Amino acid sequence: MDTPTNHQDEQVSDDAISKPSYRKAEFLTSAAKVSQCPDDSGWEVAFAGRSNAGKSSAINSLTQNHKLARTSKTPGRTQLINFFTVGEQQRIVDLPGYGYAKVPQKLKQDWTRQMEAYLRERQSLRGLILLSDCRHPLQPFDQQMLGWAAEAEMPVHMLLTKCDKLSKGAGKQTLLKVQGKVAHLGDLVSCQLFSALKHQGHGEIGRASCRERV
Ligand SMILES: Nc1nc2c(ncn2[C@@H]2O[C@H](COP(=O)(O)OP(=O)(O)OP(=O)(O)O)[C@@H](O)[C@H]2O)c(=O)[nH]1
Ligand SMILES: [Mg+2]
Repeated sequence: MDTPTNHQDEQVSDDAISKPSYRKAEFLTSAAKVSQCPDDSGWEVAFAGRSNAGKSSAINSLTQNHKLARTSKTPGRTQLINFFTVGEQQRIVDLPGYGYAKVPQKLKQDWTRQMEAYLRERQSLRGLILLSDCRHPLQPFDQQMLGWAAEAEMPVHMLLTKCDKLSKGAGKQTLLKVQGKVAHLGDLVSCQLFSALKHQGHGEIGRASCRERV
């Protein structure tokens, strides 16, 4: 992935930003390419992660609207960059998933290019929520995103998803292990367990919102 430009250049003043209201989320628009994205003003937080990691489900759980983002058992469901408003000049973004083998090569290359362009060029992007299945966290794609975020000094809050699939003890162990592996990135990266199925982890993501605007 190319090195991005610094997104902090045109900071929206803190006064202009209130806490996002996930429950008021509304679909805004979909974009197949960066040129189709909505006006690049205000701020937005993007949900990124491998295909099937649970990005769309997490958005639906957080917004308490199970019809907002399309979810599917079949990986590769989200093929467009989907924007949702969560307040005045505030958006959350559902990105297409990485790493789904069955998508034709040409399409995969197009998505990758558009996603990289989005991450590199989008001035209003203020933070990433990086979702990773807690049963196999920190896959190469996740590492790549973390490396990119570190270079861009972009805050990342990791959701270790589907934690309902692990026992409490195993979940805790996974969290500690992942925290240890990202510790070298300092305050830029935080992690938590999350379950869209059980709506578990909303409180923590709210606290991350205050700290990192995610
Ligand atoms: N058990 C469990 N299953 C989940 C959870 N979150 C998502 N899933 C399931 O995982 C599958 C993929 O979920 P999606 O939310 O569509 O995943 P995605 O990351 O948006 O996938 P793409 O759009 O393909 O990138 C679906 O079958 C969901 O029901 C969870 O917290 N627990
Ligand atoms: Mg999706």
